[in-house]
This record gives sequence, C-alpha cells and structure tokens, in this order.
Amino acid sequence: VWRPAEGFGIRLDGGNAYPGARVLAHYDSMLMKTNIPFILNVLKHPDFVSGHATTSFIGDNPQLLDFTDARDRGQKQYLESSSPRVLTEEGPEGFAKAVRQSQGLLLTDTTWRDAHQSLLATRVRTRDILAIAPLTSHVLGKCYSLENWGGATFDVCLRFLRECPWERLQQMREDVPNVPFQMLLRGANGVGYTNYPDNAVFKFCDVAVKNGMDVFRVFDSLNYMDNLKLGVDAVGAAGGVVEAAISYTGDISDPSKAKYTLDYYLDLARQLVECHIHVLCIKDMAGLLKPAAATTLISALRKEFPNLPIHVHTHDTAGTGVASMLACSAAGADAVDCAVDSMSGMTSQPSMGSLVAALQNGERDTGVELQELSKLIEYWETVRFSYAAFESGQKSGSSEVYDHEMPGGQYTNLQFQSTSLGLADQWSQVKRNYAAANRLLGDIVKVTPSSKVVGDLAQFMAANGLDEEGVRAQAETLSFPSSVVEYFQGAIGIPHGGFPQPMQAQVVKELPVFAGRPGAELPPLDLDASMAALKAKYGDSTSETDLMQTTPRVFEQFKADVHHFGDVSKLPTRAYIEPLELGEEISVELERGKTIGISLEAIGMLNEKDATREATKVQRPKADGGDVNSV
Ligand code: 3PY
Ligand code: ZN
Repeated sequence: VWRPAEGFGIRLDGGNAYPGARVLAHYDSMLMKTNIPFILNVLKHPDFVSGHATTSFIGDNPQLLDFTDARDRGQKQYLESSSPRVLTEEGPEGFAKAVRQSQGLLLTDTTWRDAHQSLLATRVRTRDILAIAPLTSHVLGKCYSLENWGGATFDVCLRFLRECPWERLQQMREDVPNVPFQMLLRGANGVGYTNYPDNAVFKFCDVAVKNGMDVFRVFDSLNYMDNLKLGVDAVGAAGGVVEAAISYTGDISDPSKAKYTLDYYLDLARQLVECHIHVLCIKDMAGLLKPAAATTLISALRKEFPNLPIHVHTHDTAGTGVASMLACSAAGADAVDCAVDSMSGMTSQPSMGSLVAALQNGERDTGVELQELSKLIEYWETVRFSYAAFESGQKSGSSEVYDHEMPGGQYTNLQFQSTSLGLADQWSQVKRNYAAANRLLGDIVKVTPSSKVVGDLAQFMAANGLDEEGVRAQAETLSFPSSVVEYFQGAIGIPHGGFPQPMQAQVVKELPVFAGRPGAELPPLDLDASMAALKAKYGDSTSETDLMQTTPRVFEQFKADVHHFGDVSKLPTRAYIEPLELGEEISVELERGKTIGISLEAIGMLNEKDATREATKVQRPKADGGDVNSV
C-alpha cells in the first residue's frame, strides 16, 4: 500500500509545503489500485506541484488514469505503427528504410530543444522536461523523433542551469524508451562554437550513442563539406543514424539572389549522398524556406534521390512555417519538424497541432491524436509562465527575417545578450546591422557558430556607432571581435565562394590562415591524460561523460557551482529563476523520502564591499511550541 507520507516525502502534517498532498490522500483508495508510474505522473503534474490541485484534480485529468508506462511496452519500439520497430533490430539502415516507407508524414517534436532555444533562450530545465516525459512518450509514440539534446542546450545546461547535460540525456532516456532521440551536432564544432580535434568529436558521438542518443543531425555552419564529412564519419563510426543537413539560406524562388541557387543545394546533396548518410535534412534555421521554394527544392531532391529519406527543419519566424511544411509534405518529404503548439510559432518551429489537423484523414495523416496532444499543449502553456523572464516580448511573426536572416535559435539569445551589453534600445539597429554584417562577411550561411560571428559584428557596429561603409573604410584599423578575426583566419571553415577581399586581408593582416579544414591541423586530444587529470581533481568516480563536456573551463565552473550551491536542479523552476518573496515557502525534494521546506524569513544587510548579504539567523516558534532556526 502506497502511503504518500512515507514513500515520497510529502508532508501530510498540515504544513503547506506540498498542498497537493491532501488531494492525493483523498484519492488514496483509488491509488492503491493503480501503479507507481501513475502516481509519479500525478506527482509531476504542474498543478499538483504548484499546489493548485483541488479535489477535482484527477477527475479533470483523466489521462493520469489512462496512463500505461512506456516501459511496459518494451524497449525502443520506434515508429511504432507507421513502420516496423527497427532501430534496435535493424540499425540505422533499417530505420531509414522504414522512414521512407512510411505513408503518413512523420513528425519530429522539437519542444525539448530547438523550441525553447528559440523562444526562451534555451533555459528550460531538466525537471520540467522529465515531468512531462511519460506522457510525451505515450502521445508522441509514433513520431520520427524527439529532438531533445545538443545545439545550445549543452552549454546552457552547464553554464546557466548548473545541470549536467549527460544526466539529462540519461534521465530522458529512462523515461522515454520508445521514441528515437535526436540531437543537433554542429559537425566539427561538436556542441561548441569552434572546431574540436577530430578524435574529440568521434569520442563525443560514441559516448552520446552509449547514453541513448539515436539520430544525429549533423550540419556545418558554412556548409563546408570537409567539416560536414567529419561529423558524418564520427556519427557513422559511433553507430548513430546519420542525418546530414544542408543549411538553407537565401531564397531559391527569387531569381535576383544568385549565390545560393537550386543547383548549389543539389550539388551539396550529391556530395553528402556519397558519404553514406542515412537521412538528408534541409535545415532552414532562419525560416527562409517559402512554400514555393520548398516545393521546388524538395521535388528536385525527391526526383533525384527516390530512396533517400528527406527530413525538413524550419522556423516559423515570418509565420509561413505550416504552409512551407505542408508544401514539403506534398513534394515528398518524409518527415518535418514542429513543436507542441504552446511552444511553437514565431522564432520556434511551426505548430504541431496545426500540421496534424491539416493532414488529418488524408493520405499523409500523421497518426498523432489531437485530443492526446492537447494534454502536452496545456502542460507547456503552464510551464512556459515560469520562464517569462526569458521571453523575447515578440508578439507576432515578422517578415523582416527575410532581410536580416537571423536563425530562430539565435534570436532570443542575441536579444538577451544585447540587453546585457546595454544595447536594449538599439535592438532594431542590431537587427539591421546583422544584415549589413552578413554582407561584410561575404553573404554567408548563418547558423552556429557563423551566426555568432555575424551577431558579434552587428553588436560591435551598434556599440561603436559604425555602419557598413564605416566598417569597410576603417577595416584596417578597427579592433574587431575575436570571433570575426578568427572567422577570417578560416577557424570555422571556408564560406561558399571564399572570403571577401579586401576585408579578409585587412582584418587578418599578418595572422596565420588555415589552409583547409581547421580540425585537420589541430593536434588530437590526449583522452587518457585528460581523464587522468580529471580523476586527480574530482576523484575516481569521474566518468567519460565528465570528459566529454564542452570545455574544461566550463566544466570546472560547473563543478565549482555544484560544490558551492549544491544540486540546484532540485529547486522548483520559479524559485531558481526569480528570488523568493519574503515569507514565501517552497519545498524541495532532495531525494525520495527526503523533502525539505525552505522559507525566506529575512534579508540581511548588503555588504557594499563584495555585494554579498549577511546571513541572518532568525527564530520563529513552531506550531508545537518549540523553536525553528532558519538562516
Ligand atoms: C544550434 O546550433 O544551436 C542551432 O540551433 C542551429 O540552428
Ligand atoms: Zn532550428
């Protein structure tokens, strides 16, 4: 017999640390007939956690009772009904074949990665993902994949959320055994911002596969084929599904735009197909792929590569995302990306519900149940409020993206960064400068890290009051951001058409320039020596996932933060993001059966010297007459 007070550390003693506990007690007899996964679902429900559950809570949420644990359905039953359960049994090739045979349009849900990277500066925490993981595995069991890792999530996890991205991956895998996981790999840049030694990229992919990653979307920020191939080889060697991506820029439906043409994209696809890829992705990171262009591009690819699975990624920045994805579907794409409705739109992916509804009952029906989906929509609608501090404030789609071409995943971050640099009132100028910076750099593909180079230059121009002509005129004497100098040195690869002159010569001056693929010139990482050094510092329990963090410096800071503050992933999200109110009390479950109450009783005096506050000891009477010491 499950007893809330014993099993899960919930106080039933009248304290209001977990008000929902009383609701569970009310349903105690019903719960005895059910199972632990169900109970966990109740415990993870946002209304329950936030104390808003009333006695009609379970009646209002019948899905909690319908629930069958995904683990009961066996391991990794991918593409459940639309195609065979193949990934584990038949490997990436079998998976690719099954995808190609799927009649319905397959979906990738980006809610756990790109959607929050693009709407909330990548700040969604592991606990908010895990809370909805069992239901997601149930509702989206027929999806191509859940995109849930890589891109900026890795770095932000460590630096800003103070969580280990590897633990996040392991926990998600445990809760979602039945849907393929997908990550974004920045080719030779791994999940960082610059080229890593080749063996580090290979090792990273190997460890990622071992920890539960399935599909790797590999791209290069300049579509530089040598970099792309390195990523493709690393994923292939690790046994992952190689989804090689061509990053889309410009507009193939505009005859006046001559640099990035249909032939340019077809030629890249031909080169990738030669590299033993399993899936081809068109990665429209800024949402520039208009419906007519989508039809032209996908039809041409489908005609030339009838057996190759095609997956399309886009952003809804201008509001054309659903139309474009429907055009891709009609032209023969196998899978497209979208996000749960309440995390979709604008700089994020197009809405899943809209796509599902648009295709319902037709030949390309996605198989996702709209009614089931609505539970995920409600969940994210509620959770999104906790992250209000990271919202961009954008109220509508914006067609100005066709001018600045800023990737959706960069938009909120750059806006946030500009505010931190005191450029908040110049945001419109930064966006205009972004277009100018792109021209100065040679009209390049803009996606991490090349997009960061463009963003840095745009901010530099705003901070120094420079326009495009001003930069050109003073290029030889300006002290450019290091990312710009390194770009011109070839540190992230070579752009289509080469570097613009005389800019490159003026910026680089006497500095060395990489002759080709930068990673080829980097010495290999001494994995054994690095591991030994980590073990000497952090003890023998150090694992290979600790070795595979973005940079040693970021990892050291993360370890120092954990040492200093403890495991902050346990804190409720609002309390992690915003200060507590005076007198506010929260409960934190440190481990099963161990929940502590924390209340803010007083705020000490500010110590001007080091901007810290005095810890203040206060005494307050306990209900039973004794005293409680709080600090
Ligand atoms: C990333 O690299 O993080 C991206 O989202 C690129 O689109
Ligand atoms: Zn994206």
